[in-house]
Formats: sequence, C-alpha cells, structure tokens
Amino acid sequence: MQISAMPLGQLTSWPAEELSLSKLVYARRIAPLSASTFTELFNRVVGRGRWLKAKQTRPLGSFFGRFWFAFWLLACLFIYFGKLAMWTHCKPKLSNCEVWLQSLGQAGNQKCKAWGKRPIAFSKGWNQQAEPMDQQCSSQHPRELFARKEIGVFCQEQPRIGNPYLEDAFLQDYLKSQLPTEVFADVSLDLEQFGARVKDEIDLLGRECELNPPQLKQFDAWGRRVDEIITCPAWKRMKAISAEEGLIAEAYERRYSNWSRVHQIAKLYLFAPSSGFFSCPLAMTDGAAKVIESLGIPKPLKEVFIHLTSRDPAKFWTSGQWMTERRGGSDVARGTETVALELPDGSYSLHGLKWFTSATDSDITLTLARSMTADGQIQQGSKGLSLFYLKMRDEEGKLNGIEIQRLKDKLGTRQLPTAELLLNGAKSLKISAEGRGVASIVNMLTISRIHNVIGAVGYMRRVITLARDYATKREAFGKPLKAHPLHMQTLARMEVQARGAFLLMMEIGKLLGLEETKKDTEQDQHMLRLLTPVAKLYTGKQAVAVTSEGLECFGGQGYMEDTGLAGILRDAQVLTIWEGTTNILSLDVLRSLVKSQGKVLDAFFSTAQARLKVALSVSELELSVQIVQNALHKLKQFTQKISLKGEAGMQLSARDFAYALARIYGGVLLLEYAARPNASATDIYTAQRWCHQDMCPVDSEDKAGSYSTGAASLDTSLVYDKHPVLKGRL
Ligand code: UCC
Repeated sequence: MQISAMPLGQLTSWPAEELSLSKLVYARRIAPLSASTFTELFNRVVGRGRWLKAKQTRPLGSFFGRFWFAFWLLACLFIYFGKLAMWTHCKPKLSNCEVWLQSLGQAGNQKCKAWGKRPIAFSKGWNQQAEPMDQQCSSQHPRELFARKEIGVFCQEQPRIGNPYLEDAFLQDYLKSQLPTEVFADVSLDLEQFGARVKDEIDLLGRECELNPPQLKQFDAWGRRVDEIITCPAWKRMKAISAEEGLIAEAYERRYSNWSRVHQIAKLYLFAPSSGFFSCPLAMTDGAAKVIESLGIPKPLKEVFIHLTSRDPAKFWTSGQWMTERRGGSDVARGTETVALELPDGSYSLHGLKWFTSATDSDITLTLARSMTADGQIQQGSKGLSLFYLKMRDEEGKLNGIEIQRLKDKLGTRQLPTAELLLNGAKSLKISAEGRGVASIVNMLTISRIHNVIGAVGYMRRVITLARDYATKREAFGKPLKAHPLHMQTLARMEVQARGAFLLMMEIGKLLGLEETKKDTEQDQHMLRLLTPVAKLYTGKQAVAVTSEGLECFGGQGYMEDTGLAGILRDAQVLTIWEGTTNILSLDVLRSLVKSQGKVLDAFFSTAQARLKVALSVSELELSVQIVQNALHKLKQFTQKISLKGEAGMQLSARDFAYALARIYGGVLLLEYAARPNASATDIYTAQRWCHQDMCPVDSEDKAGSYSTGAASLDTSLVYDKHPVLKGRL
C-alpha cells in the first residue's frame, strides 16, 4: 500500500511487516505526526527488527538485520533533509515579471533576463502555457542558501515607457496650442489610442524585430536561385499596423487640411522608436507617394499611389529608394552607373549594381539610372540621370530581373533588411523627364530627410522617458537618482535639446502641410527648403549625443544589449549618415542659398526677427531674445563677408553655418512658444537654457581663425602629421 494513499491516522493500525523506516519518515514529512505516534510507530519498526531477529536461526542474520536498519536510517535522513533543502530553495513563485512574461512570450523573456529575472522556459511555443523556472530574485524568499545570501536577492526594477502620448506633456501641450480646437480633440484621441497600442503591442513587436533580424535565403533545397529575404512575423505585422493606423495615408487624405502632416508626424514620432525600424520603409513609402503626387499621379502610377497610401493591410505597399552605388551615395550625379535600355514597349530594362538598398523586402522602388541612346551613348553627370519606377516581383512572386547579392552587416538598424542588388534586366518605367532624375528624386529625399528628423526626435524622447522613469526606481548613495541634482541637471539638458529639436520637426511639418494644401507663401517655401537639411543634420547629431548621454543614465545596464538600450544608440547613429551625412547636408544648405540667390536666407532673417518680437513682451525672456538677436546680427555680418568668397569659399564654414541656423531657429521657436499666453515656467526655462549655448558657432569659429587663409592646409597638416601624404608620396 502506498503511504500517501491512506489516512495518516491509520498508520498505527498497519501491520509491522508493511512499515518501514523510510515510509515513516515520508509520512512525517507530508503531515505532522505527534511525537507519541511517531515514537510508537518507530518502536514497531524497530520491534519488527527484533521480531525478524527472533525468527533468525543464524546469528549472522542478526548482524545483517542491524546493519540493514542502520543503513536505511541514515539513507532516509539524508534523502529527507536533502529534499527539504531543495524544496525550500526551488519552490516556484511567480513574480510580476513572470506573469508578464507568460502573456508576452519570448520577446518579454529577453527583457526579463536583462533586468536580472531568471527567464521562463517557453518549451511549448509562443503564447502557450509557460513553465516557470526557479525565481532567482525574490525578496520574499523563505530560506536562503548560504551562496545566495552572499550574492544577495536585490533586483533592479526595469524602466518602462508607458503610453508615449500620455507621458509626453510637451507634445500634448504643443498640439493643443497649435491645432484648431476640433482638430485637436480628434488628433489627441487618436494619439492616445495609438500610444496605448505602441505601449502594449508595437514596442514588443519592435523588440522582436531586433531579436530576429532578416535573413537571406539564396537557394532553395533543389539548388534553384530564389533570393528570398526572410523577415520575422513581427516585421510583417508592422506593415499591417502601419496601414491600419494610416501612417502614410493620413498625410495624403488631408482630412485635417494643412494640419494632416502635423498629425501624421506626431504619430510617426510615437511610432519610430518602437517600430523595429519599420520607420525606414515608411519614410521611403511616403517619399515615393510624394514623388508620384508631385508628378501629377500619371495614369501608370495611379494604382501604385493607391497602394502606397492605403489603409488596408492587404493592399498596402511599401517602397524602396535606391540611390547608392559602388562609387558612393553622396555624389549621386557621378556615382550612378546603372544603365537603362529602352524596350520596344516603351519600358526600360535596368542593368547595374545597387550597393546599398534599404528595406529590400519592399513592394516597389524608385531608382536612378542613365538612359542609353539608340546609338549606345550614355550621358554622364547629373543631366544624364532619369528616375525609374519598378516592382520588386512579378505576378508569380519572382524577382524582377534582380539578384540579391547579400544582406549588409550593419552597426545598427539590424531589424531592417538592407541589401546589395544586381540589376540584371529589371523591368521598369521611366517616370521623370529625361535627365531630370535628381531634380525629381529630391522630393523623395526631402520627405525621407523629414522622417529622419522624426526618428531623431523620437529616439531622444524615448531615451529620456526611460531615463526619467529609471531615476525614480534606481537608488544610489541612499536616495533615488531623481533626488541627485547633478543627475537631474543632466536629464534637463537632454530635455532642452529634445524640445528644441521637437519644435524644429513640427515647424517643418507645418510648412509641409501648408505646401501640400497650397496655402503656403513664397517665404514658407524658402523656409521649408532651408530648414529641411538644417534640421536633418542638426537633429541627427543631437540624437547621437542625447542617446549616448541617455545610456549613461543607466550605468552599465545602458551598455547591455539585452536591455534594449544599447540598440537605441546603435540605431541612432545611422541618422547622421543616411539621407546625406552632416557635411553633405551642410553643402545642401549652401546649395539652397545659391540656387535661391540668397532668398532663403532673407526669409530666414525676416521670419526669425518677426517671431522674436512676440517674445519681447515677456520680461523673463528678454535676455534670451537679446542673445538670439545678437546671434542673428553676427550671422548676417558673417554671411555678407563670406558671400564675397563665392560658393567654394563658403564650404569651409558650411557646417558651422548650418549649426548656427539650427541653434538660432531652435531658439526662436522655443522663445515664441514660451511667450504664448498659457506658457509654463518650464517652457520659459527651456528657452533660456537653449539660448545659453553658443548660438552662432560660425562667428566664434571665424573669430578663432578657422576659415582664414591657410586654415584648410593647416587642417590637412594636422590630420596627416608626419604622414607620407604630406610629402607627396601618397
Ligand atoms: O537612400 C538612402 C537610404 C534610404 C533609407 C532612408 C530612410 C530614412 C528614414 C529615417 C527614419 C527614421 S541613403 C541615400 C543617401 N544619399 C543622399 O542623400 C544623397 C546625398 N546627395 C545629395 O543630396 C546631393 O547633394 C545631390 C544628389 C542632391 C546632388 O546632386 P547634383 O546632381 O550634383 O545636384 P544639383 O545639380 O545641385 O541639383 C540637381 C537639381 C537642381 O535643380 P534644377 O536642375 O532645377 O536646377 C537642384 O536645385 O536638384 C535640385 N536639388 C534640390 N531641390 C538638389 N538638392 C535639392 C534639395 N535638397 N531640395 C530641392
């Protein structure tokens, strides 16, 4: 009979032959036995030994009988105490973390691991009943082993994002102050709902994209070339969510007229840092829609436009933007070697190698190529480039004359498939006038540069949100981080940068909305042309600086991959590179000056002065307004001086010049915002802190001699100090 199957009370009525010492010990373990009952049963067992002994005829049997009892007694005690120790140690306890994990699956598991919670084994697959493993970090642990006592049981509570719309007071106040009342009510509700979706769904999908980067399958099992880019389910889900939420559609439906862009940008800003970099295909999709719209949506592209701007996940298409070839992605006019051969039906077949193509799993793409004339001639330079549209795959799903050479191994944005492509007869349509390729694709560049700004501001906001939450949870030197003024000063400086960048982003959104609804003035057009490269280059740099500082707010945890924090910095680094590096964008600022014969700068000075006047009425802002006015004055003087040197002479100062524009205009926007009737004390403080920077670095550097005659050659001497280059040997 199994001892566990009978009432314990009946133990005493058991025949002695069926009792054993181990059964007795086990009985005592599963229910308390009184000392007298235990003694009685023990005597019976031992008595059985005597009875056995009495039955033995040989004295040796008696010896073995005793040995046998002694052995069992020791073995049972050993097993009993060993099991007890294990039981108290391993007793499963579901922490909040594990309950959360059970509902989230593997992606959440990674998060738990990062913050010191032992993970759950998801042995039965996604979203199924999980089996909790030993809980390593529990402060209610009843008994601790010595080793565990030594390492302690403390676990740091991890930072969380919450609903990013509700947690962003600055965004809410800004929209309330700018949007017409009824538009704000609608937009605010949509953003609140979307914010909840970001928190509860999108952020986890984004993390899953990070953990399951795309893979390239070049051949099938039978050796056929298939060139399939395998992406994770979360990446595909991002595409569906983007359609459902109208992340592109919103901008083209224009249900809030010129405010639609502001609405779309606010939504993308909440989406970007959680999107697993699906923000990239969205940027290019928006850019492609913009190009097609600016071409007047010609008939062959009507259906494409409908797909790009659809809210139906089954119909929604994304677009690529292939501009970079082996000779590089900056000097596009000289670097593009791809040739377009005209086919009898008027379409083209493309031949060339695209070195760097982002979101290569997109449905369509726009790209540049040189048309070959009937006599086999190809025109070099910018004038030889035209813009082409092509589908990635045919109706059967086969690649359209494209071979995927490899996926790129990148520092960040690993969630995003980026590939090197051989175009070997890709069928395409020419969609620009002959030789107007660059002039046509710049519409796409403008939009994707604006998306770059959105990503930069979004990442700054994300790292600050996490860091400020962490500052309430993390204690050091006897108090939470938020109680350390130096830590708060650091976060406040990051916040000032993020707010200035945010206003630059939204200003561009407002101008773009006005342009797209034909409500803009000539001044607005100039400002949009100038501010787009300025904001792109400046916020990209800010994003790297702020996310780097942000990681420091978590100490060593900020450097760990499994916290998800390190990836923020890796991803932010791309923002200074793609869509034009800082120097290329600085040169684009110069191009806008030259092309407009200085009109963009006139617009800049007059707009800045006019907007500053509002802030003069607030006494706390007077000093800051003066600082910005001085900076404007210095910038004007510098411009007059440098313009005498021509475009080439201005290049050395182009970066500092662009920085001056960004700092000054950021200051103007913050001051104007802080001067509105219901501005808060923190709005005023933000504007003051922003204006505390060097507002006109181009003037400071000029005074330091950075652009003087000989400065350029001294820079080279410094860089190549004692290097063969200087002796003309390289
Ligand atoms: O593709 C890339 C990555 C994709 C991923 C994007 C996702 C981002 C999302 C982020 C989300 C978080 S990377 C590709 C990187 N490459 C670039 O960005 C190109 C950088 N290079 C330039 O910007 C160059 O300056 C070029 C290509 C624009 C210069 O070419 P050209 O031919 O030398 O330029 P031109 O001759 O000065 O200008 C040709 C025409 C002129 O107009 P017309 O002919 O009417 O006089 C210019 O005024 O183009 C006009 N133009 C512009 N118009 C040139 N730039 C602009 C501009 N920025 N805006 C308006």
